[in-house]
Amino acid sequence: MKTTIFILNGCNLNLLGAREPHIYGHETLADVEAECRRVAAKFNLDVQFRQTNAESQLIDWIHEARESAAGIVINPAGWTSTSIALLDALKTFDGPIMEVHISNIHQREVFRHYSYISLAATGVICGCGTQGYSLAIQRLGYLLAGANS
Ligand code: CA2
Repeated sequence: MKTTIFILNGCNLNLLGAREPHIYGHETLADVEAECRRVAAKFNLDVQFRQTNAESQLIDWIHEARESAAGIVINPAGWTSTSIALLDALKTFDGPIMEVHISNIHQREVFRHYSYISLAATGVICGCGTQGYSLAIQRLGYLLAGANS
């Protein structure tokens, strides 16, 4: 039984907390990682928390998740509305996938409204700030407990 979840972050999210706090808040990605680990531990889930600015790296991590992860939380960032390649990779993953956006993408520019990733996502959380990651982990915890019972 797999007990690891991958929490994958796309391009520019390494800048979290450093710019545009009115949109993304003041927490850094390291803060988010710490909170993710705290919440995941409640569900006895191990965490691989990663961020990249390279689309191919993100795709390689999704392929890795196929072998070793029970579920995925992903904030695809700017690739949300552009990447069929990311969608294709996620569609090869058998477990639950939670798509997270810190901001409410539907309240922002029209080009952010469409998500290729949602076609592969089990669930989507947006506009809940960085708390969205914790909510997504809770949902994975619930779904994986059901799958394993
Ligand atoms: O709301 C989200 O989480 C987004 O996925 C963030 C992406 C954006 O392209 C999506 O439409 C919505 C942008 C991530 C960039 O992150 C930054 C963080 C702080 C400062 C600048 C960029």
